[in-house]
Amino acid sequence: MIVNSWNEWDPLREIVVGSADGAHFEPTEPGNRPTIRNAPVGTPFPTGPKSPEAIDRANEELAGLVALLESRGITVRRPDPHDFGAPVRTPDFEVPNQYCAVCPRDVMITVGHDIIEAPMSRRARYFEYRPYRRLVYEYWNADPRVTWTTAPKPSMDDDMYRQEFWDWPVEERHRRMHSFEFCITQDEVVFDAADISRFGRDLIVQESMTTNRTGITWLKRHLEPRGFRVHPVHFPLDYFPSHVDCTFVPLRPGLVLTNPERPLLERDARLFHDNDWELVDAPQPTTGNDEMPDFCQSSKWLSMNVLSLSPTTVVCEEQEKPLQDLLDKLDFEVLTVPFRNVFEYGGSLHCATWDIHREGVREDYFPNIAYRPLV
Ligand code: ABU
Repeated sequence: MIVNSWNEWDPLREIVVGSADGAHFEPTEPGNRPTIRNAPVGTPFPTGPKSPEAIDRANEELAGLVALLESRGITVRRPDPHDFGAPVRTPDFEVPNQYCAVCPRDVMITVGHDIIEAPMSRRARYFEYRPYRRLVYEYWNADPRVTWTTAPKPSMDDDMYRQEFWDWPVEERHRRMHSFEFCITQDEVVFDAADISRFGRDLIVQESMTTNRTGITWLKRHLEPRGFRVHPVHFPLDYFPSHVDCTFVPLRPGLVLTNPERPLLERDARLFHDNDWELVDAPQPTTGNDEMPDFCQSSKWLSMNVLSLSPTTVVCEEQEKPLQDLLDKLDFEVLTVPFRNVFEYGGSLHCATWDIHREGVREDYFPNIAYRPLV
């Protein structure tokens, strides 16, 4: 089967790598208030297209990743061109432009033989599935066992968002850290695919700024009848959670790379402890948050956004030597590529990819479990 991927670490055979072509600055909208790092408060975030130079720099690093993957015998596919400068207008909202196709992981996910398009959480990303549609059709036409699921699109109207979220001071965020209420309400199905991490029969899904409880319920009702178990997970000290792959990164059966500043809620951690998984903290990134690229909206923890080529081989950002040393000690073959010019497009190596085929089958890595299905 061409489409076959059950977890984040099995030997990789085919993958999609994003592209910075046509990228635009993300507009300010209810689900997103982008800011320039280290600029005085109130400095407006740029609008319109990214500069050709910034796009070339990112594309060069994406091409480096493609070359590395191909040198390991992995088939690499790319998104189609898309007019990210086109405004989006629906009956419920309007945005002046869209974003980019650098991070397919945010919108597309393969769960076994099922390709799922996430509903997404931000207006500027409403049509971000489109650069991948030709590929989806190709996979779907090639094999009748491939299924294709598009999650229901939320309205993204003003009521879907909790705008005051953006103005809460740190003390308020700390006070609310166990309520897991962020900038989206619970009324509609909302999730980004990058809040999901796959562990064979089990998937974890992070409640975040980009995924709500209704989205997780939708995932449970879709996946449980197909034999999966879906576990919501929470990281109470992450006040701006968005996408789980800079927080909790499985590397091989029994081993997860964890973020020392974002511990997993003890209640959720039981699943891993009861099944003898080892949680290993990543070292501090080599950059502080204030040293990340000016227009990058992600945290310094892009350092741990690694891409596994197999349970023994991991691709890591070239400058993250402390993490490379840790992975080496954990017996991984560590490959490196420069990737920092990609950061301002929202991700690093895991975010910028979407795996289509990894060898292997669905396995149960959590035999000691008390799971109550929804249905
Ligand atoms: N897109 C991943 C960003 C996660 C983070 O900023 O930590």
